[in-house]
Amino acid sequence: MIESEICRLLDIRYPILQGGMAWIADSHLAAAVSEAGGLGIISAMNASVEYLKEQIDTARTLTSRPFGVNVMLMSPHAPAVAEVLAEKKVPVVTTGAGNPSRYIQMWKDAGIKVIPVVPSVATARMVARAGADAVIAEGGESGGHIGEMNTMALIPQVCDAVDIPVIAAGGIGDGRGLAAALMLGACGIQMGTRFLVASECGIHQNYKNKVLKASDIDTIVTGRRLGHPVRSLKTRFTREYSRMESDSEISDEKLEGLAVGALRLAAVDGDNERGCFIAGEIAGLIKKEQTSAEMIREIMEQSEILLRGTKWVK
Ligand code: TUI
Repeated sequence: MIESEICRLLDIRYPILQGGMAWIADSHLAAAVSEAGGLGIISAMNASVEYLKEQIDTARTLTSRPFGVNVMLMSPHAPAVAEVLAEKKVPVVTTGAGNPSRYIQMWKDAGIKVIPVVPSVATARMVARAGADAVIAEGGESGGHIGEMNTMALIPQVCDAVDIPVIAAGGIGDGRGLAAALMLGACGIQMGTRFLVASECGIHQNYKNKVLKASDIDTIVTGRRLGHPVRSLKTRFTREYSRMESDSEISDEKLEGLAVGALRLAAVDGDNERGCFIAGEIAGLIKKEQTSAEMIREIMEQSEILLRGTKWVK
């Protein structure tokens, strides 16, 4: 049994959070992960508050365990979404792609545990000062919008910089990753990519097949030119996008236009031509579809064996 402060803080059995992935992490996936003893997280993504309210209500019918909602702060709906989360008193809020400081007090007043995703020590310090209960420190191995740092160097530096619990994310997909994260000073992990192929994850089968077939070098980072680097699987579309980014003849407007709707095209339509299939560098490790409960059980068993005795010290 791994004893972790994050389990006590969030009232969960295992120190495993499921990333709040846009167009992917809905109430069904989140409820399955929470029922399995982790923390399931619904993505509020770019959607309206009506969608979010319906997702929260559905999650509450599917599980009595705690769950979270991720707010993508670049969404034009973020201010309205923030209010709804306080009204609905969801157990946990995570945030991404921006500074959540202005909302933290409102959420805490509603009894919500607030856990921002941070890409650097400076952002971790900032949200800790603003009252965050914990942080998710996410390295650039992860899928989606990423910062500059990688997990191995980021986690111990964030752990030393703040006195709230640190959860590691980016490049973690099995019990070895969980054990390593704990060794670096984290008290739990967040995983996105592995949960893409969970049975309860409702994305298009083309998306799951791409993850299952991926090798270690099959992701690419695009979007740096527009200031929003995003890691996703290499496809004809993302390679071509990358080439266009380094072509000065091509305007920023043209690049922005190509990216619009690409996440939805991948997750909902499985569109091999125009979709952006977000996944992290750990995709190459993921070879089988399982239920969320099977994944969590396997990860816990593997990490407990590793942490019980190492071969390095006699
Ligand atoms: O947010 C993510 N991953 C995402 S968001 C997303 S949707 C999107 N689509 C196109 C462009 C951008 C986003 C897809 N994947 N992960 C969490 C994360 N947060 N990564 C990096 C950050 C972050 C960055 C800056 C958090 C805070 C931050 O603060 C800046 C500041 O104000 O100090």
